[in-house]
Amino acid sequence: MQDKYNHLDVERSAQTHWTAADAYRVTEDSSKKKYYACSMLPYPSGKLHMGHVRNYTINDMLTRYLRMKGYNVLMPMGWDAFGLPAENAAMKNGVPPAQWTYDNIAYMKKQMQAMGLAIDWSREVATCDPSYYKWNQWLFLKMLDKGIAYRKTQVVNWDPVDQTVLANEQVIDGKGWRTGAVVEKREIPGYYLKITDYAEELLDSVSNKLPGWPERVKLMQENWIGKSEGVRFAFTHDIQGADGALIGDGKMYVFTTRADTIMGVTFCAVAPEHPLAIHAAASNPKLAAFIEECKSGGTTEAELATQEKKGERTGLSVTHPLTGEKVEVWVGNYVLMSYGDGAVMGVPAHDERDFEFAKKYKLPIQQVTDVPGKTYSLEAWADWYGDKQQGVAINSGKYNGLVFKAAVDAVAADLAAKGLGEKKTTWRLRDWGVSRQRYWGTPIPIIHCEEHGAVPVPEKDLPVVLPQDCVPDGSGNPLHKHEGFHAGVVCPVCGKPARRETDTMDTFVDSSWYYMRYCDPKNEDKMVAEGAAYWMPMDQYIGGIEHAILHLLYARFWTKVMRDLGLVKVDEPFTHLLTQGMVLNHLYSRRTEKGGKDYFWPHDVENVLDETGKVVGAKLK
Ligand code: ANZ
Repeated sequence: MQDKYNHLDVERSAQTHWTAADAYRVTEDSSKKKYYACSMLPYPSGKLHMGHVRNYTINDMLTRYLRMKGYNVLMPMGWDAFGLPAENAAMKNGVPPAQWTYDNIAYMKKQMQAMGLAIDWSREVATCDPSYYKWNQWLFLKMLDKGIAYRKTQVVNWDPVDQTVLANEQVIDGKGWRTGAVVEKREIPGYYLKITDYAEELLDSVSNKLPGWPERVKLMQENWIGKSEGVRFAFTHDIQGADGALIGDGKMYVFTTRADTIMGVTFCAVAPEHPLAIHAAASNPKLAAFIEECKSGGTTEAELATQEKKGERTGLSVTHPLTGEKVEVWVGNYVLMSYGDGAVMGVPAHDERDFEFAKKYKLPIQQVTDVPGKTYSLEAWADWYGDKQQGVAINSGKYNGLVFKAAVDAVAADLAAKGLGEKKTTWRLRDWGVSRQRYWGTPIPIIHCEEHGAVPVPEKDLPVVLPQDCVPDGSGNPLHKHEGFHAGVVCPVCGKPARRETDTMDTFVDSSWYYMRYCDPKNEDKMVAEGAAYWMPMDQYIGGIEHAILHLLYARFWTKVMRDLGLVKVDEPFTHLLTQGMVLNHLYSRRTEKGGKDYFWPHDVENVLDETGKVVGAKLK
């Protein structure tokens, strides 16, 4: 017994023993109770940070405890190795993303090994390895075959100077991070996965099949899927397009969750891309300029929700289906073309966005719901909003006195009787666009033929291997110019010379099923096999709260697709989920010329103090 704990000696001797005994390697053993405990796989950014250490320590403790209790415990590890940071590092340092990534993996693995974690390293997976991403491609082809994957145009951020597509995080204040040029929205073709086909099941299982998940994560999943029950109905009109035909057959449809407030409509608003907006803009330069302005700037829903509400008159009006009155149509930047019908009935007294809009443009505001015990006031708005369940219709003619649900039913019935509307369920969830115009990702296994269009790569030719020697310079996807990538490629249908698809897959694809690959990591013939049958579902998943929505939703979807293809038996991948908090570090940043940000570690900077000793800035050492 030593008096002093000498960690180097103790750790070294314990770890030498573990390595010699291969202590953490596990095999499928049906005589033992299995337990699968897994951490979200790290991005190989360079060095481990304290968030990683905390995450893996929880995993390690659980693994050791359950081993001692006699369980057969699997704790694997791998690398989420594709993605944009490797391309950015390549641009900065001139090294190929592959080299940067593999160097980082080697370094971080050493750090993990120094921690003495109880990891079964024989199952290590790196998502940038062809033996892994081959199966992304294989499943993608299966999805195409089943109609779960399909091709359509998508709106992207386009940098007109670099002639390249930008990721959302590369757009800063509406400008390209590298060029500073105003970013445009462009439509280009891409592949989508029909996650919306699974919306109902993804939602139902949140309440039925995830008892081991934190309530707040479940709520976030539900909100993201966003089932909305309401009424879809039409305002009629006689507006004709250039061809003389009525636009939309003379009906402007809207979706509303508050049909009970239909008598409070004081205007309508359509999305900038709506056919009525486009029609009106043809003879209205001011409106056309506004629509153009809406095209630059963010594309995400969060950006649209928080930006200042702005609009422009179209000069058109439509007819209220119940009162017969004329209602003015505006174009509003807060109306999304991709939700509902791309048009809303404006009820400023009871909808916060409409309220902000009406105040700004001095449009009438008409109260049509009364909440008992509350005084309606244009000042104490937040207080008032959100009480719809108790709302009683007022100033609404025959609907007066009806409570929310009854009022919705009565209005829906009247609209239905006129053949102008019906109850409808709308989902917030959109299909998952997986095409990325980037180099460092899984190549989408498609060949473009002049005659036959987009043709799937035959299964026997998988994987389509990503060249390792590209060094992106920011001016578009280097795969366009990589001769080796396209050399000798022929159309699988006619055998004539053709070109490979250069888009790669969203890296969320990689992380949607890696935890199943850990179960059969070396299987060359199958994506997953006996290992997954034994270990899945995972008993405990551990990771950061920042993945509470997208990663978990995509992983749940992917699992259900694999189940429907007969590859696994489970409905849900993760029985228990632990989301650890974020470990925060002090970081320093500097604005780049183009408006982007460069980050620096605390040990690389010196604080600048004022005469009282207060920190007023920092400079690079
Ligand atoms: C009138 C109204 C009155 C509304 C009221 C709400 C409150 P969720 O619950 O998220 O489904 N909406 C419909 N389509 C839209 C679009 N394309 N872009 C932006 N907003 C849109 O939201 C449904 C509500 O969002 C709908 O109900 C509509 O505003 C708006 F006191 O209609 B509501």
